[in-house]
Amino acid sequence: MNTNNIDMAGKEKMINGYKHIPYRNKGFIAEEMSSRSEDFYQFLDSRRSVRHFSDNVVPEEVINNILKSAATAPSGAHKQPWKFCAISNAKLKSEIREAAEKEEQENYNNRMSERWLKDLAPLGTDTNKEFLEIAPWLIVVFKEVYNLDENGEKLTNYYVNESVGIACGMLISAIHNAGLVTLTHTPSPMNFLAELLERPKNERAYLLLPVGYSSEDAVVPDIHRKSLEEVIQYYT
Ligand code: IYR
Repeated sequence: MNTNNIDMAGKEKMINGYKHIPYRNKGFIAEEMSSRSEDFYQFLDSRRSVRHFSDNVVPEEVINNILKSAATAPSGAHKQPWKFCAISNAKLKSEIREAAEKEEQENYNNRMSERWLKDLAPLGTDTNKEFLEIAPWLIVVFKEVYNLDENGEKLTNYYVNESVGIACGMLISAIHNAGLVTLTHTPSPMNFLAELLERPKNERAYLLLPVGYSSEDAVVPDIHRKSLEEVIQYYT
């Protein structure tokens, strides 16, 4: 028996006529809770968005574990309104790169304001999206804006953006945990992804994540996170 675990088991019961089963929250003793939460913060703080990828292979099993982790996210009314597409097919990756670069050329040259371009300058982004071909995997996250019932009637989902956003946060953490890197890429508009991947009508592209190892010569911008005082306010 692990003496660090505080056992808090309940009993099965009915709520609104639906069965509820006991859930054991395995807590930790105070010191372990402190060290685990500190270690987890340090671990997440070591993540960086990376734009320079190597083409080293990543096993499909690892991608599968990462995606299963993301799919554990909470969602509005437990509708799980997401679909994760994992692409390693070279032809598809090239087609996605070509279509993304076409949109980005329009973005950088015509659609983005002077101020937006100035805000992006420190990040070193441009219209070249070669990482879309070089990274061994592309994960495209789709949100399901509705589902169809057995009669083909539309059933809208709840808090879709919040639910899928939370799943993406967990996805990014799972990628980092596997020792891989990624980049939250949002070519805009993203409709071309649903077309190229032949997705059903109820799905909209939400986020595109290249996944792999950073290249030998990868660099990241010398930028820093806000201080904890700037982002945390206590009311005790
Ligand atoms: N989608 C473009 C532009 C871009 C916009 C923001 I806000 C960023 O943080 C980074 C890039 C691109 O991917 O280059």
